[in-house]
Amino acid sequence: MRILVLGGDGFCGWPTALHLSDRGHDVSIVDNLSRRAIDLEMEVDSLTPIRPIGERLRVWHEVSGQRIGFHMLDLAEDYDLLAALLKDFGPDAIVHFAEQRAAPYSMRSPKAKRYTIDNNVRATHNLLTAMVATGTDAALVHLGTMGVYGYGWSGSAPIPEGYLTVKVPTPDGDLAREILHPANPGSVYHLTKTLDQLMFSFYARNDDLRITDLHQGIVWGTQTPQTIRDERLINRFDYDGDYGTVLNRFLMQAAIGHPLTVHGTGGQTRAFIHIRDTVRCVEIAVNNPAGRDKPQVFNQITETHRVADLAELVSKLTGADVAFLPNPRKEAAENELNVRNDRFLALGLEPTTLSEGLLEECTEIAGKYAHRVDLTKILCRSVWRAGMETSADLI
Ligand code: NAD
Ligand code: USQ
Repeated sequence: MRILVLGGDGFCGWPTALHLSDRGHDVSIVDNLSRRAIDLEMEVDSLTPIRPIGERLRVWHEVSGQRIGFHMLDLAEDYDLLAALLKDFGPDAIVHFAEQRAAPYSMRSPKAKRYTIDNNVRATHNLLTAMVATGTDAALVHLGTMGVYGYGWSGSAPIPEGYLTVKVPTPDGDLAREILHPANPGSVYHLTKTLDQLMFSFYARNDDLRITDLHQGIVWGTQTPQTIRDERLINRFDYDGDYGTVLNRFLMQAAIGHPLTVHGTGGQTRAFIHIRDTVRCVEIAVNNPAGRDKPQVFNQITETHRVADLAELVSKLTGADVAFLPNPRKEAAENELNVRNDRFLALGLEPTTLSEGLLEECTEIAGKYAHRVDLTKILCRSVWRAGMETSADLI
């Protein structure tokens, strides 16, 4: 297949592009390198020494014999270039990772809130419009988030894959109707993903686009069988207070002897998936396109954990101390999470679960590159509302 990977220089996009290329697909990456620009803006860098995109692609050709194309293009700004690329490349599938993806970054300032909405909503809408305008009948696979459901459904039935059947009262009795699961975003970033969902519903119904929305949990881990083939192919590892996600942050913190930064009581339960499973899930989704009537939704998660339990596990493994810090986010202090993920399991996903071996692999990566950590970037500074206390106030 000819596959465009939008956002293919990022943490999930880079290993996915390599995985699909390794499977023999003709892959081309689209990216405006905005994630690298945000690192410069924040004066922080990936813990792992990621190489420039041109070098990454040259090395991949050296080690695999495969070529991956690259188009430097801003999906939110460069509509005409995007439309021309769709016509020229003629993709069979498009994988869309290209959005601003950090919840804390999206809440840090009015500028960051506006950028996140403008970038994400316009990127997705430009893509959908360009597909229709150019007659591109590719299967679209979008990386969405578990956070569209929110974390306020404690005690309810398991969260279904995208849709709920509800009873609608009518004068002739109750009618069963399928609706998108109610959205309950917890940040401006998560809000953009709920807006994406509505755009997908509209464009599937109006223009017969085939769209799969993957409601992915928090990705952890770093390497895949492809990125490990040469150090110059290494994947990004975000550890800072805005972009670092919880489990990778704990592993990095343990490696440098920093207390594990639990927000609040750590009673927040979240869904997780290893980066190796992310790339497999995307391949499965590409191979099983949606129909034309409505977007199909897969919950892309393999397990759920409480934040405090993760901290305890990492602490037991490494001897790290655990610090319970003021929570800079407006989120439930405790929540249950019961999620269905039957669709990927039925299509053959064999989940990589959080086991000590894998944690050790990550701790080793964190240990190897510990000298690259900027200690001033570890604590979270972005708060959900003005006046909230941040853990950074404590140092
Ligand atoms: P990332 O920031 O590492 O990668 C996103 C890539 O998209 C970057 O390379 C960036 O430069 C590019 N990009 C952003 N806006 C663009 C634009 N307007 N035009 C062109 N390129 C643009 O993020 P990631 O962790 O790889 O996440 C990828 C996707 O997966 C996101 O949509 C995110 O919401 C989703 N997701 C990520 C996680 C996670 O834990 N990392 C979990 C669930 C869902
Ligand atoms: N947390 C801590 N300590 C930390 C960092 C985070 O306790 O040092 C807590 C947060 O308060 C939150 C939970 O851990 O309760 C998860 O935070 P996170 O930063 O790991 O994840 P989140 O902000 O939800 O965002 C990440 C990705 C995002 C993706 C989302 C999937 O950045 O792109 O959409 O995970 S999900 O969480 O399922 O919505």
